[in-house]
Amino acid sequence: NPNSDETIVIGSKLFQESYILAHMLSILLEDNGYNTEVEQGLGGTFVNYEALKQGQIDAYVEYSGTAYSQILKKPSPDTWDPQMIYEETKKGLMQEDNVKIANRLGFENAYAIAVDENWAEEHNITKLSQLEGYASNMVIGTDPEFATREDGLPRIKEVYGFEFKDYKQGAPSIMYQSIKNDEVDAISAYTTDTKNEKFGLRVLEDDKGALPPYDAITLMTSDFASSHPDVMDTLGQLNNTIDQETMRNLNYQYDVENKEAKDIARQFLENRGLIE
Ligand code: PBE
Repeated sequence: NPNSDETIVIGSKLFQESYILAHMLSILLEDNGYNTEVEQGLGGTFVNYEALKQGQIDAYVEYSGTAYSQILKKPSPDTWDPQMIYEETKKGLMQEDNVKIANRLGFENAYAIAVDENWAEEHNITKLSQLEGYASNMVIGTDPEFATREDGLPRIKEVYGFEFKDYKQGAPSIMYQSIKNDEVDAISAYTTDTKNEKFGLRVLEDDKGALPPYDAITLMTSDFASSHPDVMDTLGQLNNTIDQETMRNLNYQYDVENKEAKDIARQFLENRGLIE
């Protein structure tokens, strides 16, 4: 039963999806009698992960491939299997850091290289390998992590053998703004972001399979999980409730319809009958 003195703190990363999901966890828990607080836009992967381990936050939504490559630094296999990466991540997080997966939401938000649709059409480019010969003249806009992450530009160089002329880092929304304004030639797009279509981008196929699968998972320390089995049960209700189209639609409501993350999350939970 909920302890009335306690506040469950939920962290989030620096983009709309992470805000929406943090509020979703929060509202669902509040509906079940808990006090919660959302740290909207707390920081990137390591800021959230460290805050979790140190007990400054109690949960946040991570992605399997990010945990696998960036947090656990596990080697890239020849081919990526989402279920295998999920299982390895689950095992690794527990072994390394006593961190547990509270739920797996049901969608993937992958990194993908996107370029201007008209440019791609003109040059007949649909796959990442086809950027060879162009990349050395292109500037890529990235989020604050992709340029240096294990599963980012270094991995693309290793697998495809090419490098971009330069990169410009910025918050995810700035990254999208910069390709819209023609300040960069490509970006490290997020596959659940409908600005890919809105801004006329073409998301290129990772035809050599450089990058991992990125299933959305909620992390929690095992200490917190074992002292709060009821919280685990409640968050378990979100297992497999969000497919990729649904997540894209929730992000669209934020980016295009200018709704608040909190309202989007509440509406979703109501529609699914998960809260009153
Ligand atoms: N991703 C793609 C990144 C941001 C978008 C989900 C792999 C991450 O947060 O790790």
